[in-house]
Amino acid sequence: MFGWTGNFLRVDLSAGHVYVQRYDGNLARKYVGGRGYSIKILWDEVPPGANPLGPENRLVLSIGPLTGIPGPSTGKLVVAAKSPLTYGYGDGNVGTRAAVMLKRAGYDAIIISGISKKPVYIYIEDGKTEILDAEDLWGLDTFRTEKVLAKRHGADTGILSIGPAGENKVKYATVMSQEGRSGGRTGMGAVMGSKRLKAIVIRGTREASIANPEEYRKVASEAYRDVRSRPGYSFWRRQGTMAAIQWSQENSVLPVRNFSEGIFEEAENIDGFAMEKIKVGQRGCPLCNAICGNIVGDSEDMIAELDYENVALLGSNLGIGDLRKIATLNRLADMWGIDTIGLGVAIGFAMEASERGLIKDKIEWGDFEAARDLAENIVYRRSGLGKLLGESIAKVAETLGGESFAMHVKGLSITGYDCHAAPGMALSYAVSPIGAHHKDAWVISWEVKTDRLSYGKEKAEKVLELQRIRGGFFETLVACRLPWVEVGLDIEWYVKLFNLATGIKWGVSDHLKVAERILNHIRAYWVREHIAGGIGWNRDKDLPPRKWFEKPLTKGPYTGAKLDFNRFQGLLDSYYEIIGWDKRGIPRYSTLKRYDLLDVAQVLSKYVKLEP
Ligand code: PTT
Ligand code: SF4
Repeated sequence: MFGWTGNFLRVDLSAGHVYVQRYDGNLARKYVGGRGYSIKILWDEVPPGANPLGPENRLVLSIGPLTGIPGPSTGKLVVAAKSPLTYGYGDGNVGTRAAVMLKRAGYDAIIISGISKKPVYIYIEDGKTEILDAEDLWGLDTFRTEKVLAKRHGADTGILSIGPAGENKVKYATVMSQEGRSGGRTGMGAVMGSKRLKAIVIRGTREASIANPEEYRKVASEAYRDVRSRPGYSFWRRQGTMAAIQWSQENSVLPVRNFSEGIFEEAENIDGFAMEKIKVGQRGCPLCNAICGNIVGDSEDMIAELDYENVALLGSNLGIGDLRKIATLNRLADMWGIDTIGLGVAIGFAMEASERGLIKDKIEWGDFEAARDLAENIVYRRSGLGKLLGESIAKVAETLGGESFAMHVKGLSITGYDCHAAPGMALSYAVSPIGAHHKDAWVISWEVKTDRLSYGKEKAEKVLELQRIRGGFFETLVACRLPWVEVGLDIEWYVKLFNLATGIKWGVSDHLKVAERILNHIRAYWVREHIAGGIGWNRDKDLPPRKWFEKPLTKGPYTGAKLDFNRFQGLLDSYYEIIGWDKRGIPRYSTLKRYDLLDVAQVLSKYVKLEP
């Protein structure tokens, strides 16, 4: 095999066993890597209905054929497991030296099962893997953990770790790397914590094997040059994803006060230009020449890395308009290893619950100190409210009431786009393969330029088109999608690089077919897990939060706008029809057959009758 290593590293933490499994080219061609390998492994190996925080769950860290080989932004890794937030498929994507090192160490994935009796970390050095004691690291934040491990094993190693949020099994704890790369907002840090696995340290020194190395290097350097020559490149380097604050404000989609409005009165204080005034540096993922991490000084005289989502959810969504204070919350979240989006939605919910008198705690909009204290209570699961808010926001609302303002889909918190006046984006959240996330279909950037308030079929088509490219193509290669999305790099570069790396001759359509196979397999997984786990399955799971249907916007050009329930159902029907699912949102037998998933159909039909 070229491009791929053909090896999975398996670690059983209960037994303390490690072994290498060879796999064949058929699996590689069918699932490619990253998210593809993750769903296949979870489907085959995690018993239906298993407890996500139990020993049977698998934590899968996987890369793809392009990862780790120099080419635009190929330093990314997918971290996946059955999600403790949603009880469905969960993954996240993290830019990290660990991705590059994994390829160089000779593995396409690490598959971790079991639960260790005591805290441990995994140390991989090429062909040698050890499970080492981590008693001294348990309790440390992710920055400190990485410093200690880098000192012990070398600053050139790739390190992934969890902080106190993961150790305390906060359901939206993430896996962190390099003081500012975070992955797995579906609770992958909690899964790692449940296994008492504090960190993974990887050193790899081998050259990746490439089918046509000379031509690959030539095309990769042309692609790098193309990234730099794009018109949007220098502005992207200046602001990165932070440019989206101004854009969202202008389009009335910036989340404000728990997604009640799309316009924030202090947006100018927290946008990309405000960020440029306090920017002190920049950093990013390995192998990237469009690095976008903005480093700023925070209100506690430390430095923090800002991204759009972090500022939208911990800033405008909480009514906080001071960028340095937002940066402090962002930095603490990184140190603790907790998702900024989940945290912003949890605190926003608490602020609204407090305003409505649903809880006794007084937490007002814009109160940074109260937000900071509550965040700490959540991470350490201290007080009653803090402890509860460490669960999914769906569970919180079930316990306290407040379903009408719990901002999630299937238990995963909504990311940074208000959808009162954006039905297409609401659909994207509703049918995302991991619960509410924009990563698969950031359709809003297209939607605001079209007939924005329409519920036409073209919106469902666009969502699927984007899901295939963003959620399939980039999540299997595995590479960062931002040079394509933000700088306009043509995806043909990646197709060429894939062919040169693997020796396979595929066009875009071959990749899109794999992408659709994966989308269907993931949906089958959700249905199986929810039925086997006794939660049940129905199409209401694919609905955006009630607030967007019930409470209209009161500010800006879209004042009075809210989603229409019946028309949204029509849009959902269109999506189901296009992708080949029935009215319950379950893949049809013929659809699974079309994507060579008859084995999946066979298993799924034990849980639910499949329509032809
Ligand atoms: C992603 C989600 C996002 S999406 C952001 S900001 W974004 C938040 N970042 C967090 C953070 O930071 N710290 C923290 N404690 N929690 C955070 N939660 C949020 O997590 C990230 C970039 C970004 S910045 C985006 S859009 C792109 N995402 C990609 C993706 O998903 N796939 C892919 N092939 N390429 C991508 N490129 C971009 O990567 P999740 P990163 Mg991320 C500090 O984790 O679970 O996927 O959720 O990985 O290395 O930090 O890069 O405006
Ligand atoms: Fe990482 Fe940004 Fe580069 Fe993507 S564009 S690889 S997120 S630094």
